[in-house]
Amino acid sequence: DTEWWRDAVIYQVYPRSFADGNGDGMGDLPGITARLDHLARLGVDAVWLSPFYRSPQKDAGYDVTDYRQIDPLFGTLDDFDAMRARAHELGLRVIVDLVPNHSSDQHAWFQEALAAAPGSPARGRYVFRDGKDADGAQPPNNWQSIFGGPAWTRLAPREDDGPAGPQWYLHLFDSSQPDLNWENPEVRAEFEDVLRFWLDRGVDGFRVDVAHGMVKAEGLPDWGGKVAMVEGRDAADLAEGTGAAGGSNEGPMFDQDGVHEIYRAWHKVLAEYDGDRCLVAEAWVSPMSRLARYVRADEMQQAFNFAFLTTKWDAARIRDVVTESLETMDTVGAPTTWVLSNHDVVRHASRLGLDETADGPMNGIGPRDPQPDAELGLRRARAATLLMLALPGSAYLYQGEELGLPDHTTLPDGVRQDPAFFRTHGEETGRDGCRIPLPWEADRPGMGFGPSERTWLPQPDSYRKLAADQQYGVDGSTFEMYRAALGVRRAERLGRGGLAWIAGYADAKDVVALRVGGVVVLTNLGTTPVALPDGAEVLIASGPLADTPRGTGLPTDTTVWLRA
Ligand code: GLO
Repeated sequence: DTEWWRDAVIYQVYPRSFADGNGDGMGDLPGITARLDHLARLGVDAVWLSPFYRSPQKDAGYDVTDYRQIDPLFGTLDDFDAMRARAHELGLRVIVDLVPNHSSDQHAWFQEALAAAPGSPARGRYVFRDGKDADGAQPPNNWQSIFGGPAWTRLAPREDDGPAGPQWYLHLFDSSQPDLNWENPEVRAEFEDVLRFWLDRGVDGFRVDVAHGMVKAEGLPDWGGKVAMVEGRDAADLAEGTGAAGGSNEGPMFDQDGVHEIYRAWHKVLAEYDGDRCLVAEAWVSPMSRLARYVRADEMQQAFNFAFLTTKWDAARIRDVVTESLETMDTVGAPTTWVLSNHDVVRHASRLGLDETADGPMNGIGPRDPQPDAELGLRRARAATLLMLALPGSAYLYQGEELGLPDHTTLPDGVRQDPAFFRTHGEETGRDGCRIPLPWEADRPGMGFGPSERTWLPQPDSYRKLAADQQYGVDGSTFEMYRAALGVRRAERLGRGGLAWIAGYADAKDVVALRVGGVVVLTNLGTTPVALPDGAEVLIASGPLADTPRGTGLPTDTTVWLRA
């Protein structure tokens, strides 16, 4: 299949929390290899692994010290090769995570820069500047870190400091994650080499972290806006109708024109290899037309469409978001992608269980959140998923959503590890709640996460009944719903189909009704059941159907796939 990524269902593995092979409580590559059968059984096309590179783990591996080595926590290069080989044997493509906006402060380059003099080539690989006033005591500009606090850290004083005293370095994230200087040709060359290193090892693509970052506006001008990846809680943003929040990416640190030159160069590197390799942009930009620029024909193949993360549970909103997503990506001939959960946001089984009148969609990097209604959340999550899996384009699944896992919303502060929690002094809970080790076997210690009872974050009791072994082969389980949907999706080639809206279905404005290929999809977001069309054959439903005076009905918060 050419351009396999156009309709691929891609499963995100978060290596720390997928499966533990050695009993240290931290997931690893051998653990992943041993559980790849789960993905094959589920029926996905590819796996994307969050970073497993050598790292001090200040940001769970998004702080890399060596882009060509595996962190000992996760195993060795041999373990990687074994994982890659097993995945390919099972027909699963492998996408790895590339983190080019910043390295770890433990990276050899940054250590060299610290030891070198201001103005030296070693400092030129990062963004070092003198402070603002005569004595340099003020940061070079007013940028804030996405994880909270200032985006600049000052070095310790040294003998050869100029009159402005010690320099400052830029870090859009944690102070342990210095931003690389993408104006520097050496930085560009190094990353092209890193791409080749992993392409040679047989990877099928790269997910590019903070792909809208890297290049900064010339002169690093002050900026008054709030720096955030995504703001889901602002009613104004929702009303505006864009996926990512207004204000998150209009600043001088994101979405600069110059970044596209980098992707054109990378596109050419990938084209040297056979087998349809791909680049996926993680770019929190809006409006969506800005996102489309990352997937022009000579740039990346895909970009995450985060619109569903901030879409209210409302039929009209969902129709708008789907239409806008498809139309916008169509303008550049790129596939649309769909995402309901990932390692940065509150899982949709929790997000959708919030009071529907609230502004709703939660970002993991957000203020402390109200407790969701678990039952409502799971019902809506299943309905949302079944809708998503029918849509044309490529869909991303985050590990555990196929089990219906909620966030751990009552994690004790003492166990938290996300830098977003520490940098806001606990004002924001951070993203640990969606990163809990997976439950595989209900009756084993650690719910079968690994050979010991250890798990790097505690699992909530509610995970036990959701363990994979409680769902395999069980009619109506969330896992079996996903598996059945992926089977039909593949057989009917829904990902390559065209979408047609069914206008005014049953006169219910609260029903999302559409047709993709030979399948009719209905999602009821209203408060009363609606009758299904006479004689319709039900292929899959996200929950039990209802009896109505007019025959079988689709209950509230339920999606059905029909042959009609
Ligand atoms: C968010 C990433 C994330 C990292 C951040 C810094 O965009 O997926 O988890 O913390 O990008 O690398």
